[in-house]
Amino acid sequence: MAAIEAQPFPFPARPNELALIVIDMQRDFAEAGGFGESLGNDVSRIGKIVPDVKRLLEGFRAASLPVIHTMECHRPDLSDLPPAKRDRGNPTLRIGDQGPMGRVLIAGEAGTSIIAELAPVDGEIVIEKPGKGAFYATGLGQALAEKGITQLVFAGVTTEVCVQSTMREANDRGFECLLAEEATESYFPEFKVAALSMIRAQGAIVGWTAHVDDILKGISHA
Ligand code: TIU
Repeated sequence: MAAIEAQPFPFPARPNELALIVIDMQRDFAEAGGFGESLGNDVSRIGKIVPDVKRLLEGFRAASLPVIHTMECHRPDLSDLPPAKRDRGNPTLRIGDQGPMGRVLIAGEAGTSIIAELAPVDGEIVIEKPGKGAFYATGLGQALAEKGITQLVFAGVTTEVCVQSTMREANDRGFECLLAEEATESYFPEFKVAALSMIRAQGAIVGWTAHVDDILKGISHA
């Protein structure tokens, strides 16, 4: 695989060690009545990236490269929900409360599920995570080690919260991380711009960023 055109310089992709990780493309962050809206956000921004996330998913599937999906969610008994997380802010619906799409951010509920167009297919890894970062209190690190993955292409939401947290966790664990620019979104446009900048600053201190087309071009030779 040729290096993928990226910022701040080309991403040195290794086809046998590369996977796509799609962060938290769940109804709760994208649809009215979900967790994202309960925090006071305009959730319409999130749905707009679905076609680009889907293009990435289809490209990785066509290239037979591994795909991982994450879901931010908690156990029905809330035993993995610290009070500090449940009580934060002043949302109209707190995690675990009954909402129009079921209990908010609880495993197995309708609102917690991944948007239908982006649903995992057989053989793809799905990680349920109680934190913003996907390595904390999950089997992600072990799953990646078992597959020999050392490089991750990131998509999903939100750019500066769960995506950036997970990129930082991955970076500290020795993974090389590439964020797909059109396949990630924030509720705050200025935060997306800032997150992309801070990730690739200082010689890719957290990771690289690239356009979906350039990633697809790179992996098509895998
Ligand atoms: N997945 C994720 O980013 N969870 C959040 O709560 N994000 C917000 O921006 N609120």
